[in-house]
Amino acid sequence: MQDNIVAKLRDGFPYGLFMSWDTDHSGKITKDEFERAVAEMGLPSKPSICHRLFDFFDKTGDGELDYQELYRHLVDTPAHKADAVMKKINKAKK
Ligand SMILES: [Ca+2]
Repeated sequence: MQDNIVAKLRDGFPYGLFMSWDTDHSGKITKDEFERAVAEMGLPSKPSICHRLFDFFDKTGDGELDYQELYRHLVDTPAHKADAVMKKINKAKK
């Protein structure tokens, strides 16, 4: 069973963390940066899960996440909703 990445990312999400994820300092997180961030936090995840999670967060569909976008999903997501999100992400697996 996969750890709940959504809940764990949410638990430690100050702005400084976002900045550290944004390795090219573009002010936005790309899929690659996101994937690296998840790995750096020591969270077990397949690239496919990361991609789906990223696409889920990326409501505007521009391939990048800004701080507001991420914050809304991570910090404003109650624990029970984080579970629902992970369930959905895992279920989408093919
Ligand atoms: Ca960036």
